Amino acid sequence: MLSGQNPIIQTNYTADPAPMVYNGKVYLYTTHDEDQSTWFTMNDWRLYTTEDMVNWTDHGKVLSYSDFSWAKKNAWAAQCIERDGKFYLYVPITTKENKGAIGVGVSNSPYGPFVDPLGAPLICNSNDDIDPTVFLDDDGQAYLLWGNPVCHYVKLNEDMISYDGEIQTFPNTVASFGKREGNLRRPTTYEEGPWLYKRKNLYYLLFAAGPIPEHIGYSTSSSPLGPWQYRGVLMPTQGSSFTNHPGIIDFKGKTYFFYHNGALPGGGGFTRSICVEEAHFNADGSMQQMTMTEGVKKGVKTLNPYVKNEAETMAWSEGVKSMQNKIVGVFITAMKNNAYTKIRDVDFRDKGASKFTARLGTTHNGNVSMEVRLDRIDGELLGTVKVPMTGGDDRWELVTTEIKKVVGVHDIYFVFKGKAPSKIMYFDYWKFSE
Ligand code: FUB
Repeated sequence: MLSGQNPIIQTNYTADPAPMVYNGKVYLYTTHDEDQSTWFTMNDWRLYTTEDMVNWTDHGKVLSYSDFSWAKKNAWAAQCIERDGKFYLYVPITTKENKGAIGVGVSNSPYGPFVDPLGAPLICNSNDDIDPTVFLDDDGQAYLLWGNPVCHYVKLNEDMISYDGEIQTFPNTVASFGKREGNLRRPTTYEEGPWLYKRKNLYYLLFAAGPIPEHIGYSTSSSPLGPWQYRGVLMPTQGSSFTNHPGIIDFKGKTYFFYHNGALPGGGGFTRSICVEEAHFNADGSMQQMTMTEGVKKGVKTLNPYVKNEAETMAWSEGVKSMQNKIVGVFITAMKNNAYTKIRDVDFRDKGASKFTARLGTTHNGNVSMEVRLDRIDGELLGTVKVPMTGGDDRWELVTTEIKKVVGVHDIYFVFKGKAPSKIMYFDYWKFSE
């Protein structure tokens, strides 16, 4: 059994983390490896959010390659940025002519919908055109960097959907990106997945580094456009995915580094999962090397159980898939008996709760239930919700159950019980009350 926080999303295979901080919340845009994928079978980009760094809410699919009229396939590593209240999601896609290209989706909300204002790629220069990273500097100049096997860049115009001048390329030198042994086409460790970040007036270029299987390397510069000085390995090769992809943010006084591996059951190079670690810097600006661990140990905020909470908000789960439909948006489905979700640091305060309400349903007659337990999967049983036979995930019921009184801060486990071989029940949202 896996435990701990990493991978932070267990209900789908996700890769290529693109975290963004906006209004006190982390928005994590991801790519999505289809279940049982044996190649990069990737059709859409998904969004997850957190305010506490331990409980993540699934917002489902926010954009698909098929939303771009010129696209053929491959919803690969993207990044989103906010400028003047608009959100720009830069996405690499293969065109109908089989060319690498970078498009941009624009929205008035971080949750989308994103639309393609250009009706054409923003960048379509060569087959290097994957993995955009976007960065808005303090002086108002925005930059787009991307590429495999070298890193290209442009200065974006203020409209964020056009650029100024010619496409440029960083010199792919050993001094900038470190020496790779025995590969003339790729003389440096730079491979793909650049991520531009600024801290204390020093610019950091994090990147997926070769040879395959990838590790994460980084370089620094006093300018966003280099020259870059190679600073070494940030995260060595680990995990059972041959790719990796960096993303880094500052949030509530800490710095968090996101990456992916193949750690989920059924996971591997084409069924990846996103993880996060706290990052630390030395006095000279260098970054302390990290390994893949269980992840964030302590959340930065508690969760309020007295408001509507989505079932797809969780710190951990097993045997649960996230799904979405037009009736309720994103919801979860328990795929087997004893599947569960865990919600961390739920603050019942001194007043306590003695009622629990949930919107749920099943297609199976009789004996489907959901247990509400405290602190462990086999912890104190607060109550058992009998799940009504609603007949489909387009039909739901709101059920209120008396529970044992609970006060203070606890982790909550929802444990799903039923004899059916799969899809034993579905669950949309929950709330406790006095
Ligand atoms: O996820 C598809 C591709 O694999 C990405 O664009 C690369 O960075 C690598 O992670």
